[in-house]
Amino acid sequence: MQSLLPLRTARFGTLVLAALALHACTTLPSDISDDALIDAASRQGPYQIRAYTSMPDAPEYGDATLYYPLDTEGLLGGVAIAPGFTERQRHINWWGSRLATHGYAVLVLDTNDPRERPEARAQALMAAIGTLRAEGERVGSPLFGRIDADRMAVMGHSMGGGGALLAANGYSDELSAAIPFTSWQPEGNFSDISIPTLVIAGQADDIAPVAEHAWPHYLSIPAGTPKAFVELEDGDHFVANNSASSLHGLMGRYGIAWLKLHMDGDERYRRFFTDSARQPDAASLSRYEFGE
Ligand code: 9J3
Repeated sequence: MQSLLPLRTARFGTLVLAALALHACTTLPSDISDDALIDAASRQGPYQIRAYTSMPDAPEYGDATLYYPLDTEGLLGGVAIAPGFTERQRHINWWGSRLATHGYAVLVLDTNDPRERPEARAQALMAAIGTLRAEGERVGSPLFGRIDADRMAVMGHSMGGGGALLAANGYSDELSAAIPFTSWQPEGNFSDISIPTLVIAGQADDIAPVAEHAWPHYLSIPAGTPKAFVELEDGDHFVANNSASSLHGLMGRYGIAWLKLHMDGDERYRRFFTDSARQPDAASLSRYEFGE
């Protein structure tokens, strides 16, 4: 049986917000304008969501929360998200509820040891992908029969972003997309990545400086792999974390658009990675690259 989380204030706020979202309009018109698509991807999506923690344990990670939408049509893609060094779910789990309202099943994990290295975080993420797939097969899971095992993405902050890149590098054949944010992995070389990868960075990150981390990470992804680099002007190491709530609209939009385009094949979102769609962000971004 599904067991709902005890509703702490923060999460209750999230669920109420999702419940207030328009659920009469769960699909966007095919000829939607730039402005309307930007607006829709900059906020909570159309689906009401729930979250649960009662899935089977995996030895590769600690506690975890699975966020999912109600009343969707078709199968759900899955997303696994890892926090950074010393962090826990609460530092990054806004992505869980945000992406779920847009139609994804999202597992946000705690690492076994909050100090473990990106290599262990990559294994945690791949185990979480296994859990997402298994939840689609587990009788009694809220996701029974609802998961598309062939649409899976990895994300993570800092060392968790390094883990997402390592997972993408080692297991591109099992994944559809990767979104590291302010990734940390010294000498990171991800030349085996063949899945679309969005690298989110902060220009003024002094914990994982862009010149040593996110930018060479991005450059190491081979030409021919769809990739994008979004660097927030004056942004710090936490530009895509819970604490940066004023940036959730912008960051969430890029993340949602990347998954919609590359995991779901929704070509309407490609415009977010072209000049016209970048205009609303032009003043906020110190560097932007897109290649494929
Ligand atoms: O995950 C992170 O935030 C990386 C921070 C860091 O500099 O770790 C150094 C041991």
